[in-house]
Amino acid sequence: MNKQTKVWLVLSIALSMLALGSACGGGAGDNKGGTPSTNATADAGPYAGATGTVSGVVSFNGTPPAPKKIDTSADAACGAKNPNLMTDDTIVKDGKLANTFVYIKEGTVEGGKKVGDYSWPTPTTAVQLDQNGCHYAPHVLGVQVNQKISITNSDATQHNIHPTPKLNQEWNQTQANGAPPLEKSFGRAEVLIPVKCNQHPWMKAYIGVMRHPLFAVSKDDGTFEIKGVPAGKYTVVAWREGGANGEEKTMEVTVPANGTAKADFAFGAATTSNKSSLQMMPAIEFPMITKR
Ligand SMILES: [Cu+2]
Repeated sequence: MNKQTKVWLVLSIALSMLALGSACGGGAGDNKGGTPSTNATADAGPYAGATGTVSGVVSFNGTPPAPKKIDTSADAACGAKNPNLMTDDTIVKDGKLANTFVYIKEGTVEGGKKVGDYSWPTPTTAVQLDQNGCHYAPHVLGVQVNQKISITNSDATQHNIHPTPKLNQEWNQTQANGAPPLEKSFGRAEVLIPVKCNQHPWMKAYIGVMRHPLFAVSKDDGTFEIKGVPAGKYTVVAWREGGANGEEKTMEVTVPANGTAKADFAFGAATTSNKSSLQMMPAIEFPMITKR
């Protein structure tokens, strides 16, 4: 190979790298003219454009168990970052309960088809699960079947994420300080999968895996909202952790095409003794029935 050939070779390699670079840059910046990337209806499948809502408030009756301070002395890195780590199995504020997983379990869509008759596309966005201060955040989360869960370690210590499903494959994986996010998913619907950490026995999270996107988690003020629900009659379930498999309340609702069905749930001491009679009472409202 003579000198001239070498120069041309180097030049052409440099040129092709430049071309590649600009192509990639252009691709990343390209917004594809008006395609909204965060539009919920983009992944709504057969119910695309459905505008019904199920919303409500989850209450906790009686005195909730007081959060307890967690002894993190087994790992100095945990105490250094999070010296007052408390249990978070029952987060109640002004009588309202956070971290309740509320979902449409079954039901009949207007027109006669069952919710389970439809297949739903898998969202392309990942759901985040972070380990921060030797604590899982969020504590309760929902994903669709096969949707990616991106698990991150924000701590200066090592974690070992260990979901214990009944229907899906069990696994555990170590994630060192500074390791890249773990990308995981579950292939079968399951409500809910407990997640522990083999390094820190107090760490707990719960993942609800659903076939459809009709679920929500109650916020700190107890409220939740399931949007994009097609008109129909459904069984709505509110699940909260506790005991071996958690605690559930169910309610029948009728969702109007453009309106909201109210579904208020109550947990706590006062509701456990007469659970069945409470479950028989539907709380249905049609605040937005369309007049034609
Ligand atoms: Cu851990």
